[in-house]
Amino acid sequence: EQVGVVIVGAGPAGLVLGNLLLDRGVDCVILERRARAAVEGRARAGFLAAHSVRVLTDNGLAAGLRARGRTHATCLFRGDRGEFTLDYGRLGRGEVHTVYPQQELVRDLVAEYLRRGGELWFGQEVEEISAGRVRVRGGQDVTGRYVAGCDGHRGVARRALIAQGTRTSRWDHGVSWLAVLAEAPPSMAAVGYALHERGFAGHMARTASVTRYYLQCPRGTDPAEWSEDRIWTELATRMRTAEFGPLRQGPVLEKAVVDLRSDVLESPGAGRLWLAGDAAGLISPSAAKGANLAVLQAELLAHALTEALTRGDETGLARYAADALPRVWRAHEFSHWMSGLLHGPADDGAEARYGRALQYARLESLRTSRTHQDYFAENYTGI
Ligand code: RFL
Repeated sequence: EQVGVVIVGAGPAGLVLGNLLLDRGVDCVILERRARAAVEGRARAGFLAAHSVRVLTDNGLAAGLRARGRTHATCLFRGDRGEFTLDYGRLGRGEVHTVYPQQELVRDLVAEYLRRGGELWFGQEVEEISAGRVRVRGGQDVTGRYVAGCDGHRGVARRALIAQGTRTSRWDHGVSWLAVLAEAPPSMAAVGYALHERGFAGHMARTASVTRYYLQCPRGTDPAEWSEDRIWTELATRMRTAEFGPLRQGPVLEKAVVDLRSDVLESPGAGRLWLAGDAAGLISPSAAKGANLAVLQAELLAHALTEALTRGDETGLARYAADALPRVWRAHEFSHWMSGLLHGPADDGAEARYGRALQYARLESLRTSRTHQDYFAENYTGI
């Protein structure tokens, strides 16, 4: 028996796609390697762009984020020449972010998908995908007219496509972030970016009692090297608390090291296999675009697969790369610029001094130029 679409992976990409397909009357099944509790408990992103909120709202998937999400319209920059706040909700296109933890969004998407009568199998690890056939470890093969690879950056879908000859474009930003989730109320109104000669530090308000922090660290850092004490001391230094006031501390719930890398598949699908989300490309977290690109691609792919399955019309699929990639690349360009703004060189030679001076020139431009601020706002919130 063949289903319309076999979706591999129940992250934001797979779950948005599954919900949209069910809504359009396309039969699908989602296969997810991990257990439901693990998928619903994985804290990652939190920043939803206006476009993502629109897609979720238009498809009846936004009840939770409307009820519990918070709106962010400002961000703050701090450095050795003081701090300033950008009121980006009043700049550019006037768009804001909705802050809603990814695991809560995933929980909502799972519940809604099941409520719509969708099939979703947890604990099913896909080992291989070929020509519409999906092989599950220790289980039965599942065959789809199409397979949607939404299994993240280390998944099998991406490997299968690369094996077919799809090339990637890649960039390594050369730095890593210690990503910390603390059970502590936010210490700033929203997001704070601190530039410091010891490295970048970031503050992202999540909920009334949970805050995410980032600390730039060398590639290869073991999170175990970072005790709670060391984390709070380093955050205090880089966020210049002596000058701007203390951070509200609390127990560290999670710490992980994320390497800042980006890559984009030249063509996110072919034949019967189509990719969305991190499977189709990874974006460094410097501008919080990853989950938003996942939603965008799931939306585009849902339309294209629906046309293909209900009308036998594959022009949408043929156009998928051309529709998605320009927007994906705009996000990468901005993320890349953000990365250059946030990360100074680590050493102290002439080139490092040059690099740091450029960093401050970028910041100064953003502080003083209304034109630059509008451009920033448009890209910061846009997809
Ligand atoms: P996901 O979320 O990785 O989901 C993929 C799913 O596929 C499953 N899977 C398999 N299932 C079956 N068989 C296999 N062989 C499988 N292999 C994998 C996995 O178990 C998983 O459930 O990918 P998706 O859906 O493409 O979504 C992408 C986003 O999760 C990701 O881009 C963001 O989390 C990135 N990101 C952020 N994005 C934002 O837009 N805003 C943010 O503020 C933000 N912060 C972040 C982030 C990512 C982070 N980490 C940990 C990389 C902060 C962090 C710390």
